[in-house]
Amino acid sequence: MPVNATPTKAKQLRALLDPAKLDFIMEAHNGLSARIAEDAGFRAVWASGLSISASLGVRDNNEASWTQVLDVAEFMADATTVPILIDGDTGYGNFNNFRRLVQKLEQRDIAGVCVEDKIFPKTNSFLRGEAQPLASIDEFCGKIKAGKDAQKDGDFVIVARTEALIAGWGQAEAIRRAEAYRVAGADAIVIHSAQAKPDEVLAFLEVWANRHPIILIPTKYYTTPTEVFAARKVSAVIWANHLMRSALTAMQATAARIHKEQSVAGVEEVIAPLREVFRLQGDEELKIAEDRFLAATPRRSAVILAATRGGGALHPLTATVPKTLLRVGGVSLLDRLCDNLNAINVREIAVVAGYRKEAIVRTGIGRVDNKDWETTGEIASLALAAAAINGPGVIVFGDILCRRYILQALLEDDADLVIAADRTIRRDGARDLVKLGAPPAHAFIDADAQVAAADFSADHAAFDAEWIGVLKYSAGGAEAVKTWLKAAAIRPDFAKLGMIDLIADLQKSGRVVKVHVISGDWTTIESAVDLAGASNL
Ligand code: SPV
Ligand code: MG
Repeated sequence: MPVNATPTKAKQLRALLDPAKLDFIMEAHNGLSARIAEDAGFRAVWASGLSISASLGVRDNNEASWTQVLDVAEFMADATTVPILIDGDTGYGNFNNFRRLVQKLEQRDIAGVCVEDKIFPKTNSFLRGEAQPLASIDEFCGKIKAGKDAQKDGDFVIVARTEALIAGWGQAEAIRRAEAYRVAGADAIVIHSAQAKPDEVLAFLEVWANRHPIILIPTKYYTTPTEVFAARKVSAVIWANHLMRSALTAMQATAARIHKEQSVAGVEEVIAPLREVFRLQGDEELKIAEDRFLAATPRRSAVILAATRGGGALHPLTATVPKTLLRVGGVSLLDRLCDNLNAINVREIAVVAGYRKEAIVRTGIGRVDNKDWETTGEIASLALAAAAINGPGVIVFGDILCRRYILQALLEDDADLVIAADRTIRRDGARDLVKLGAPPAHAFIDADAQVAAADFSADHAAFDAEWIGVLKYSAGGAEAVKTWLKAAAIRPDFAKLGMIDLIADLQKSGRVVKVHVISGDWTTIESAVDLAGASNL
């Protein structure tokens, strides 16, 4: 082993058996309580049979199967860096069951097991203790030997526990058994007692005379100062069930109070805050690991231009709401757009509002207000949201309805500037026109298309497609857009500029504007007829 390597858990537990120093082993019954025990400073954890059964809602009578207990212990071992000494009860059967248990415990990094000389299925020592039969010494010694023989790691600890005092078999029998178990190979002995005074345990220790490590479980003789055990060179004391019992008291009080008050307000201040839960779960480590191993989800932004009321044809419908809040199929254009954007991982959405701006409320969006919406155009609105243009992202008109795949394809295109244009161009009402490039004319992606500026005078027949009102920008594209916006701000026609001017200008300045050529699957709302037709989408 390298000099500074942490000793194995089994080695750590073995070190605790040193009689020169009294150590304390804290009970736990699941991953959380085990971690709490380690956090408190304990250098080993007792996986108590009583506490694990109780927390599973069953009796300490081997009602939980050994593999169920093993699973709990595995969570405990995973949650801690200190060794776990598990309560192995009687070993769940004869020598054969016990040696298999030992192998499985080692596989799950449990550092040691305590096995007691009763008969499967056992009963807790504090319940009808005197009535409980003990295993024969020979049978139990065979079990210890089989366990020692099965363990792969020489440091794995097997503790033999005698119940002779509890069963009322007397001091001599207790010594006889402990000695036989020592000779059989046990690494330590638990001498258990159900008396409120330590007298019988101290009498045992007197005779025992430190011939082998001793572990005590002073659940009943708890008033004895631990110096008394230290003075007698006891190796370790197990606090066997106190986390389970304290959790039980706390849970009963909390449940009763919440039930009575029909509110959790009263308990909020007195229970652990969620951040403590997350800390104990080790969330901090996951955050670091995510930074290292998880492909970063791209931050995507969007600016939605939604300042207008819409033309006169829509006025009966937009008396109290902006155009973007018109509903299609019961959902507003804006909500549908935001839902679609959220679904494709666009999380930062700025909405430029103007007419009836106060009606635009949606959690998760940032609203930017254009108070001059009546006298200014799309670019004036966009300029107000310039800080929100961070690539990759999209600028979208708030009055369009389009299928999600169109937005997704644009966002997944790495080019700096990408638009979608519909080749099923509306010959009469088309707003923003595109002339597709040279053949292949039916390509779906066109990097040579010409975008016409808004003030074009050519007739519609000269154009092949209509821009749908979505511009995708990369990080570089975003910078180009923002630079253009800065320059445009001093133009005399600034207030009148539209998005198509921006796109055409960028193209004229030599930037490639890539076009996704689509056929339908979107619409813009200019009239009540458009609105009615939109529900077909
Ligand atoms: C346990 O914690 O399950 C024990 C200790 O075995 S005792 O309950 O004292 O028997
Ligand atoms: Mg037990």
